[in-house]
Parts: sequence; C-alpha cells; structure tokens
Amino acid sequence: MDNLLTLGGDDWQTEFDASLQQQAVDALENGQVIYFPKLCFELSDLERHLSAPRYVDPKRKNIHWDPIKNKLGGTLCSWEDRQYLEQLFKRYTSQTERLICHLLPSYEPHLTLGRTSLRPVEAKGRRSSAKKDDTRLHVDAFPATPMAKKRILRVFSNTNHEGQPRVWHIGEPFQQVAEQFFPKTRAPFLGSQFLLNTLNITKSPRSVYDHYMLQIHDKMKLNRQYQQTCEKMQVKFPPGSTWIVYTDAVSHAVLSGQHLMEQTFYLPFNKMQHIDLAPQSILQKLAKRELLL
Ligand SMILES: O=C(O)CCC(=O)C(=O)O
Ligand SMILES: [Fe+2]
Repeated sequence: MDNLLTLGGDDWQTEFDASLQQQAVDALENGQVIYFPKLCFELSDLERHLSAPRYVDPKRKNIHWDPIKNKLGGTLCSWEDRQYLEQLFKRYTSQTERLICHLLPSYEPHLTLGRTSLRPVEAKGRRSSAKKDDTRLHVDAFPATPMAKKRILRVFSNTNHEGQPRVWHIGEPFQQVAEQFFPKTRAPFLGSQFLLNTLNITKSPRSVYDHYMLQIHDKMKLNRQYQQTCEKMQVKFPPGSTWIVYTDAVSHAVLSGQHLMEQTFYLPFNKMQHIDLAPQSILQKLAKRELLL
C-alpha cells in the first residue's frame, strides 16, 4: 500500500465530500499520511523574523504554544513581540481545526487540542540525546505525557521560504513494528505508575500501554541495525505543503528541513472507525491482556 494519500485543496476552508471523508479516515487509520501538496500556511514578514532560529531558547528545539492555557514557551522574543507569535499560533490552531473538522467530521465531537509548535531549527545535525533524536525512526511516545486511551493525530505544514523540503522517512506499519519490539520489552514493576506520578515525572498516571509504547519508542531509536536495515520510504514535503498523520502508529523520522508548524490533536481510540487498528488494540492483542486499566 502506498504510504501517502494525496488530496487536492489549496485553502484552509476547503470542503470535502462524504466519499473523500471516508477515504481520509480509512487512510489515516490504516497508517497512511494524508498529503496536501498545495495547502500552504503563510507567515507574514514579521512572523518570519520572530521565528528565526536565534529567537529559539537554546535549551528547547521548538517554540511551543499551549492553546488551552494560552501559554507560549521556548522563545527568547521580547514580551512585546510575543503577542505576534501568539497570533501566529492561534491562526495555525484555528486553520488546522477547521481542516480536520471538514475532512474528518466523525472525529470532530471527540477531539481535544494538544500543543502547537513552530520548528525554526534545521533538523539535520541538531544535537540531542539518542532517545530525543527524531532523525531516527520511531513512533511517538512521551515520558512525561501518558496517552492512555488517546491517539496522537498531528498536522504539519512546511513553512520554509527558501525552497527546502521537509524530508522524512516513513517506516513499516505499526503491526510489524510491534511484533518486532514488543517481545523485547519488560513489564512495568509493581508500583511504578504510582511512583512516577507522585514524583511528578508524569503529568498523569502512566498506563501500562504507555509503559510499553515508551519502550518501543526507545528501543527503535537505540537499535542502529534496525534503523539501517528496516523497510522505509523517503518522502519530501515541499514548502507550502501540509500533511496529517497518526504519529503514534506511523513510524517516522525527519532527516532534514527547517521551518515547520505542527498542531497536535488527541482522539480517544474508541472513537476511531477501525478500533482494531489502534496501537492500543494491537499491543493489547500481542500482550494478551488489558493494558489500559
Ligand atoms: O519535525 C519533524 O518533521 C517531525 C519530528 C517528529 O518526530 C514529530 O514531530 O513527531
Ligand atoms: Fe515523532
């Protein structure tokens, strides 16, 4: 199966007919990336200026925005200039929300907003620890942010203005990833969920599902041989394009690219149309037990 479903649509108001909406849900839930080659997110000259790499806090790799708490982080911009960045983030959040609602109306009542990010730093050669290195293939799982029953659905837009594509690798389907890495994982020790939460290491209790997802994420990134030999496809997302993907199930890596916007949405996995394709369902089947209690 092709990894991409390419759709037309060159503005953020585009409406989609019912058969395209169905095709889009099927594609996403089956691990495809929905790709809009001409759906451009425009930045003004001032916004470009304020999102230059020199304004990114060197301790962070991205500038981020929490649309629920109205909170901006990761920038060294002056307090005065922050309002322009906030406007930029709000615009991206509302445009991506509209896109998702038009394309995936069955998700609309159940979606919640996650963070928004702006990524002005060149991804190639960016220094980070192996586990944080997104140039290695992985499925998304975050140590401090347990997902439990939620899926991670992300919208990305390449905002590079010098013609540079965002280059990704897309790896094998989640079923194959899980079959290889789940047997190498260990069960959590008794009381670890309680301990992590009490010590504020996690924002909410880490489910057993999250425990396994995190290990799969780490083991994928740390396995050099796997990174080199596994089946993958290179995709170049040009400037002015947008794509949507379930990053908790689609194995992905960013090889290069500078200037990107990203919006995260969460969907309870039982609101999917094909629940059996959720990583939660696939791991529970492999583990032969309930992982979400
Ligand atoms: O920055 C990118 O292009 C993708 C990085 C990544 O792995 C992610 O956002 O989940
Ligand atoms: Fe990722």
